[in-house]
Amino acid sequence: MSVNKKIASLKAFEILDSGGKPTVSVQITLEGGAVGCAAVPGGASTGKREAYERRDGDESRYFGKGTKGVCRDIEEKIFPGIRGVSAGAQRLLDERLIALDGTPGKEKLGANALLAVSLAAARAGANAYGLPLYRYLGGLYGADVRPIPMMNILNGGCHAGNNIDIQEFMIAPVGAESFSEAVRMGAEIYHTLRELLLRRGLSVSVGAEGGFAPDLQNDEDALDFLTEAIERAGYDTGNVKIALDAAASEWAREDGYFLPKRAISQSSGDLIRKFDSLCGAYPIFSIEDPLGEDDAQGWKEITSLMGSRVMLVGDDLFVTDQNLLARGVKDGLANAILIKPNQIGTLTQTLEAVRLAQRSGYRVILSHRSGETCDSFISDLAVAVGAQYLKAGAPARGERVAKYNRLMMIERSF
Ligand code: 2PG
Ligand code: MG
Repeated sequence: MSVNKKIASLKAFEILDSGGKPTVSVQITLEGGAVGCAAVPGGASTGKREAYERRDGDESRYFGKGTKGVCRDIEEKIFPGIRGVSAGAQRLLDERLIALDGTPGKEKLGANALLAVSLAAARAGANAYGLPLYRYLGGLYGADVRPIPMMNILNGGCHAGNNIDIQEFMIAPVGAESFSEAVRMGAEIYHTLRELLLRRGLSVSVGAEGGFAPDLQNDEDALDFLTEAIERAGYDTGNVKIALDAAASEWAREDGYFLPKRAISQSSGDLIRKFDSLCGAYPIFSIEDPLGEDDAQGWKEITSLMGSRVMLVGDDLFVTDQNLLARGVKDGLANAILIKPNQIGTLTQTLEAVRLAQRSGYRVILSHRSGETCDSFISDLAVAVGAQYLKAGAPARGERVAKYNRLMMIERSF
């Protein structure tokens, strides 16, 4: 393949995500002929400080959520500003994208538009060099670490129509010898959980991320099911641990928290005590967003109380923004960060957040969104940056397994 990496042409497409909502995909061709394609995902429980996800707002199409106009602007407003830029100069390209938008939150062109271009250019660059994406992004430095999958096998919150307020109950096969083994263990536990639910006469329909979404008594009931599924599948809670994503920003109110499905009000202190006691009773090694994005005091308290024992992951708290992370590090909030490229809108800014996390001793989890496509960019990125974990939903449904399958293929190529 020729090494001419200048951006020659670009096409943007309105496509559907896994929830049936429109999203954006971009294909870039370089002067030397290399092509790169990328599609961006979208979230349901979005943090309020995430970069702006632009939609057309034309109520006659997709209830205003169409992206046709967004795609037209990618072709007519973004492309002229980046034509001729080398896809190998990712930082320069991303700076150009940020400047074209010109707003701090990417309100003008949209983070979804910018990210689709940024990621498609990276893929085209990798193809121009004839390198697998993970190797192009990571080189030799760090790019042979395989993350541990965090698989969301029981869904609640705004990802499911059941009566559970915690958004995600995940399993992490921390004792697996390889990524493929971790996938096998996770899938076996997933199927065992299905059997257990069926046997109890409970629903095995699934939520947004492919995990089961039964109505249950309470959170302890869900954790009992997970623990039993782990054991019945032949594992133990030493080699397979549990992780939660409370997505507590969804519960935040002026004066505390309100868990809508159970209709219970909680204070920040109530939630901290609840999570502390759940961690004492179950093999929970990680809790994401146990408190809301504005509850800095609560985050500080939970981090000093539990941070030495439990991974406390900032998702809505940091929204992949290195400035918010820097403040969190200074104030002692959380000890891990969830990395979602579409929260910030360019690859370069995503890498900056990862780098700051690593320098600060925070663990890094690459993550999908609830509305996904079959693009597996985050799998390559997780390997490239040496992330400890990859969270990509259940080991089921095409858009989820695309991420796990890609990592199994990468693993074989080492
Ligand atoms: C989360 C994500 C992904 P959403 O909260 O971590 O699981 O959900 O994409 O809906 O924000
Ligand atoms: Mg989350």
